[in-house]
Amino acid sequence: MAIPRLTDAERDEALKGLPGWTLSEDGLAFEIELEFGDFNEAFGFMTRVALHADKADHHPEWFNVYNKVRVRLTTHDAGGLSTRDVAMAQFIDGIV
Ligand code: HBI
Repeated sequence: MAIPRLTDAERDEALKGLPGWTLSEDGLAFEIELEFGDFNEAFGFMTRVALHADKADHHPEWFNVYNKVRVRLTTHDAGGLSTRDVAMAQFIDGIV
C-alpha cells in the first residue's frame, strides 16, 4: 500500500515536537537511543512498543544491547517518513 511521504517542511515541523529524536543520516528516518536501568526495563519497553506496533501495523527497526535500545522509525511503504512515524515516536515518548 502506498503511503504518502512527509515533505521536508512537514518532517522538520514534526521533529520540533519530538525532543531527543534526530533525523537519520540518510534522511529517511527518525532515530533515538534510549537508556534504561537494566535489561529487564529495556525489554519491557520493547514489549510494550511491539504490542502497540503490531496493532498499528507499523513496526520499528531497533537494536538492543543490555539496557540500551536504538530505535529507527521509517515507513517502508512510503520509502521514507510518514505520519505513522510521527505517531509512533509520540507513542514511544509517552511511555518512556
Ligand atoms: N512497518 N515501519 C513499517 N513500515 C511499513 O511500511 C510497514 C510496517 N509494518 C507493516 C506494514 N508496513 C504492512 O503494511 C505491510 O507492508 C507488510
